[in-house]
Amino acid sequence: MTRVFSGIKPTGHLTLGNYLGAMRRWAEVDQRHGDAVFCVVDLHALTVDHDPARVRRLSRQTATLLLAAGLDPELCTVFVQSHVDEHTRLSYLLECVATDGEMRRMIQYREKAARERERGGSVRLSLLTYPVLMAADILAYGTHEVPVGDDQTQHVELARDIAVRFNQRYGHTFVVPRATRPAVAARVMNLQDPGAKMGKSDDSGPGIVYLLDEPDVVRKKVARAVTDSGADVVYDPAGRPGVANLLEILAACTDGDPAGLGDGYTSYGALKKDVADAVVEVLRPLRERHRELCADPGYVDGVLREGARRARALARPTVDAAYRAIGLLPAEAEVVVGAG
Ligand code: AQP
Repeated sequence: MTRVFSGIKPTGHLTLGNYLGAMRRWAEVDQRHGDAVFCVVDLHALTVDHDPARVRRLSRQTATLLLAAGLDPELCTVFVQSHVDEHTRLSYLLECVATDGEMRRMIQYREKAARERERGGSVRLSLLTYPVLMAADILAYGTHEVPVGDDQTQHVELARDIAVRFNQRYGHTFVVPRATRPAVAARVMNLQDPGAKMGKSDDSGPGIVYLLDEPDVVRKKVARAVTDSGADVVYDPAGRPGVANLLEILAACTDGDPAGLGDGYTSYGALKKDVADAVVEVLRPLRERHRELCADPGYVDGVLREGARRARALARPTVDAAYRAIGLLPAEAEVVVGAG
């Protein structure tokens, strides 16, 4: 069976980009057709300036929203990364396979490091190395497919390269994974700045639709979305990014085709109204389920506890095999049972 793994960082309130680019597919497709493992990757939230209490709060909220979006613990494994030591155990080994040049080429590192420096802050070493931790997240589970939005393509490519290199040097240990992306809305753009991704750790609130925004807030944000100078509604991502973004969102929410949908509109106002209605409808069940789950925090804790137990059992054999393959002396107990 296809092993699917993906994760989400508790760096902010989850956005429509997270939902359309990743979570919705996890719930509707991946957990039904694959052996799926989903993770709140909290260690990744420590790579930039962070408030400990906020990360804790957001980790719980993120897990709750994953369940509200339809992840079913009977069908898939849901857990928090820091509850499973195998991720950090494997990450160090992979740091011994990756190169510093590879890390410095990562677009997200270059952009975020430049931003931190502009603010006069220092850049944490973990910001440089976290793509290796992400490779460990993926490779520990023998993952075949990594369903992600467009922005994560480079990181999954790195995980592939590291897996291939490790296997060539030390013998076959890892499955070589591949990224899968949604057909539409693989990169939902900021409504106020259609040149930039709608990211949850960005400061620009009016351009970001959060999953827990009230319907009237969603409507206002969509109504104020920056459109382009022309008046006709055409799907042209390069020339008309604002309108193309709205058409992509509408297509994702209504299972339509962004180019075809454009033909049905003669004004930006009508398009925005339909986009707002479609987003509000798509988010309605998620918001309702989130409210129910918040009233039962013991349930979420139980799901995460059981998820971590299952995840440890899934990851341990692969990580132990990597320790042996790379040349580390097995612990005595393993020698006794003949593992070395
Ligand atoms: N705008 C987006 N459009 C489509 N997919 C998106 N994803 C994120 N934003 C969009 C996908 O959601 C999954 C989890 O995302 P993440 O937690 O890794 O990153 P983020 O939400 O983008 O959070 P940050 O903190 O703002 O991250 P940076 O600054 O690192 O981009 C992923 O599958 C992602 O592709």
